Amino acid sequence: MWLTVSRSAGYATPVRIPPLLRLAALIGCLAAQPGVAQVAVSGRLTILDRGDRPGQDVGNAVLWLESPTLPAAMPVETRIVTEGKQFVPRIVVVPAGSTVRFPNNDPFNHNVFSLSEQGSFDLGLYGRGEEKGTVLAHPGLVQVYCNVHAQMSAVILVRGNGQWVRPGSDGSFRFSDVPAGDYTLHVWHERAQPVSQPLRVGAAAPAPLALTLDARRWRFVQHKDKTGRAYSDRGRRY
Ligand SMILES: [Cu+2]
Repeated sequence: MWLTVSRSAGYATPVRIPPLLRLAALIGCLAAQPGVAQVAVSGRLTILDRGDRPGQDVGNAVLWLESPTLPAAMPVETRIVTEGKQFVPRIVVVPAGSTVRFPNNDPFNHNVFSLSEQGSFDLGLYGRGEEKGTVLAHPGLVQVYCNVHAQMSAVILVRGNGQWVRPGSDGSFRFSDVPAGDYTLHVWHERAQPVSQPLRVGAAAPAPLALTLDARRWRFVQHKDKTGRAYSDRGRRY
């Protein structure tokens, strides 16, 4: 049941980072951790749904190791497409300072917005073939919606220092190169209460972790539009 998951699977693709900047970042990373052994931290996450059944979408979870001693990841530029009245992909993780663009592939207008404290924005109405974006400067959770279509939602997790992974479809995860040290391990899934716990990593790889997130009390709540009104109160159908 244990699978190795690439930490880059399903994530933002770095583009247009100048070679000199990449070299400077690499030197910075190496200088920050001279001679520190790196080990793998792996385990398995279970989402507990109503009736104590395991959630089938555990692969939508995100786990990250936080420590002020870990170097910050370089900002990237990534895209979330609006297509078929959905955001694709729906869950994205990017380093702080990254640019997220929203190309519209639908033959009608969307209005992408967020009211999240860490990264509020309103891209306005725009149509097929157009693309607008925003820079997310601060670590946190950014809920993204469309002011036209109530069913559209995405989540962007903006991370500061640290490493992150997403589990495979069976919940298995693996951080491949973790320097020895003290960390906080955060586990997030959109239906569950997030969990954070201390994690000490020594010179040898720790025993696989068994983690559970409780989603048994989750229920769907329709978000409001960008003015705080219910979509259903706006006098027209979408
Ligand atoms: Cu829309």
